[in-house]
Amino acid sequence: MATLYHVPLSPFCRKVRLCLAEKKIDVELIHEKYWLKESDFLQRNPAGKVPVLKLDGKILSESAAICEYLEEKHPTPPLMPKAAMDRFEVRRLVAWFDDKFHREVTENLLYERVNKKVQGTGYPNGTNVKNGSKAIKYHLDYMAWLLDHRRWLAGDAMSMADFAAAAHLSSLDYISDVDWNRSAAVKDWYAKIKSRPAFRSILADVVSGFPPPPHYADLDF
Ligand SMILES: N[C@@H](CCC(=O)N[C@@H](CS)C(=O)NCC(=O)O)C(=O)O
Repeated sequence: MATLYHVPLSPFCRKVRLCLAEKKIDVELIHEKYWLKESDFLQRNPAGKVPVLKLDGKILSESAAICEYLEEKHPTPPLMPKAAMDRFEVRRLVAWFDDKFHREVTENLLYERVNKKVQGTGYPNGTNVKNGSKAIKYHLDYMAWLLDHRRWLAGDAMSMADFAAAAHLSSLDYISDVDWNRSAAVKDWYAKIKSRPAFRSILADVVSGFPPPPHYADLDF
């Protein structure tokens, strides 16, 4: 049994949870208040970040490295294509969401609205929220463009790139910050991924003080 130190709305933790669930690896979830920087936690990951995964007698950190390790140890069902160029495209898009989308959207919306309150670090900054609301439109349009050319974000098979994107969007959907009417292609893509058994635990998340909107767990949203 694996153990994941996580917070429910962290997109990096959600990406790892999705990879674990897709590969049917049982996991015990432990809520880690990483901002308290407790010494046990810092010993597990000196970088002071979640996710941290205990698996195979080792302590693993960095979500992309964790997901690639899971892929190598548990190649079925695959979340990476076989050809080198196709693998490149998956990695490019994982980085797109975990770097660019995270900085331009997730930090400005989720961290302003939820993390600041949960961690007691102040009130949402209106300019940041405005910037995040503007940036998400561009990202949804980019996803729509990709999905116009491919069945899944990185190609014709579902991959880690879809999980990276769905991890961010699901956290933002929890606070109703995704306009699903902007693109039918993106909405259909999210409906497909949301209905996978691997998504169940994420749809069951509840953060104290922030009840999810009714559409969040609805497969027919
Ligand atoms: N590159 C890391 C990023 C993880 C990350 O930034 N996690 C956030 C929570 S969503 C965190 O722990 N932040 C604490 C910090 O940056 O000190 C990964 O992919 O695992």
